Amino acid sequence: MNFHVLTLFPDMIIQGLHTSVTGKAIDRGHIRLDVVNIRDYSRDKHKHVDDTPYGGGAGMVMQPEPIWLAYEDMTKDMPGRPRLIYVTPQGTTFTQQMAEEFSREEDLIFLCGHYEGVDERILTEIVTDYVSIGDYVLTGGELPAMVMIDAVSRLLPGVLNNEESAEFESFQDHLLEHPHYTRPVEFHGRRVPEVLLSGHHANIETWRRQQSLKRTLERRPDLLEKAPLTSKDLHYLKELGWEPEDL
Ligand code: 6GU
Repeated sequence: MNFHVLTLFPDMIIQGLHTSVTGKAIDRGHIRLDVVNIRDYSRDKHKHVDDTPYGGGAGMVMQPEPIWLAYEDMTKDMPGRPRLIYVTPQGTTFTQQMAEEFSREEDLIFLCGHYEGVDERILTEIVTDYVSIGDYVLTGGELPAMVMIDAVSRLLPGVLNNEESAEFESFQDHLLEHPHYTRPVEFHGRRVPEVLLSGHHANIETWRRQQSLKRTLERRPDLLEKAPLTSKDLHYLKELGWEPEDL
């Protein structure tokens, strides 16, 4: 899959994504990262890419032309019209389901805004999806673009190792993960739960499932509504005082 990013801060994207799992995925050719500096397409002698807003007001607005020229250059050899995501707090909130949908594209373009915004006319012309990563405001679209590229990348073949992928399959079920423990067996007076040391796999599985249900009930009760629950799960949740009508 090819990720393309239109940004005024290419180093932020390149450095961030050339790290850890996504960095390895790039090195191994599982994903491609094409980052373009919008400023390189300014025809202004001072390389300006923004100007004051018509109608007045604070801040600056990114001009349409440099973005258009960068977009045209980026897409010249692409078949058809690629999906272009404008990252903005005014978009639909990004979800795992959207990550899955994006992971089926061959090319994905992210447009990162800065300043007060981007001239509406270029957005109307090239944007296919307006996406936010949550209800808070950031200084620019670079971090949100990196968040989305990370979430999509880990769904692609080869990016995670087999063990990690298999682990992930079992957590597609809308529940939070159970707690994890490693050596030492005692830390600051706290022992690892005995069941995990027992070697009894069925008991361990039951314990983990119950921890997962308990944690979800405590931290994200809204998720239980969508989770596929067995009758054993429902029985356990009732013991914890859960009532489906609480939702
Ligand atoms: Cl996608 N962009 C910006 N600038 N701020 C945000 C956001 C995106 N999502 C949440 N806050």
